[in-house]
Amino acid sequence: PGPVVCVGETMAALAPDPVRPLRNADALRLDVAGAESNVAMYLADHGVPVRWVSAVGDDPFGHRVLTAVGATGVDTSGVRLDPDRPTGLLVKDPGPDGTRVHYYRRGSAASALGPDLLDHPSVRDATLLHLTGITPALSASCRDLTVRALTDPEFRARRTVSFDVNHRPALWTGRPAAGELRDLADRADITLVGLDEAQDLWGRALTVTDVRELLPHPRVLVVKDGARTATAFDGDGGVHVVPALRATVVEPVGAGDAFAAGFLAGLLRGHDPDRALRLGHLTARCALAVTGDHGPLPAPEDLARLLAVPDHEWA
Ligand code: KDG
Repeated sequence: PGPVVCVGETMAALAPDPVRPLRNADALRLDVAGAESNVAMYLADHGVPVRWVSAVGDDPFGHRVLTAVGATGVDTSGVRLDPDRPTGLLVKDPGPDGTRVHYYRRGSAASALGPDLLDHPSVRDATLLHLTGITPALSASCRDLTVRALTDPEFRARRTVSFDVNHRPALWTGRPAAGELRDLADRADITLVGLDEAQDLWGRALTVTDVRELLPHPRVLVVKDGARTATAFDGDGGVHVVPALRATVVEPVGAGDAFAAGFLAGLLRGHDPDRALRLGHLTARCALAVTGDHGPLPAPEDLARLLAVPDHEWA
């Protein structure tokens, strides 16, 4: 089988170091940030053959992104270096109420990706294509790319498509996200969404079960309820609920991507949904424990031990 292919924008990321509000910062740390390449990196950590396909500027940030993602074992041969458009940039502003993110990504290299990318050899051999709801918010051509991946019958016939809703309100200014993200999320084979994000988008009072009613079509729907539970609804009417692990939270960014990678790695290994959810939780905990998006996985023997503990001892 071909690799998993993750498509989406990855940016250079700047964050005050030490952590403090941006306006008082003297020094910024340079990192990389991108939901889909985060998923790719964690899949590579789990030993899954994976390629990240995108575009970056042919500039120092773009080369930095390529080196950082490639160093984790992700195949970056399908990333185009764009001589005319810059690499996107994200700047973090930590404050008392959490971290605000400022984007400098309009007109970036990745924003020029479009539906023709799906005809590229680096995408054609995918067994599973992973997308997020960030991409349709980037530009009209990126939206067309996402829509085609989820609707073109010829493309869909030969591969599974997974979609993490990843609602980023700052990218949807002047355009309603709710209808579009619901439509896209309901078309994927495997969809992941946070309960809080579902409530932001589709109604404050939604329960986990209501989300399945809103998104009835995915063969597998995962609804993550933060530090409490993750629930997988399968195509046979099965409902699998796994409590989250206790975790020390240094910084939450990247945890959703890590969860998606752990869950997908579990499914690809043939795990049942409960075990795949556990692998999701375990992988998310690695992202929670670090300031960047990508923290190291436990040793394989520790992972195997944690996956095997009985449910009542798990949380
Ligand atoms: O999921 C983490 C991402 O939000 C972060 O790495 C940046 O991809 C990003 C985005 O567009 O917000």
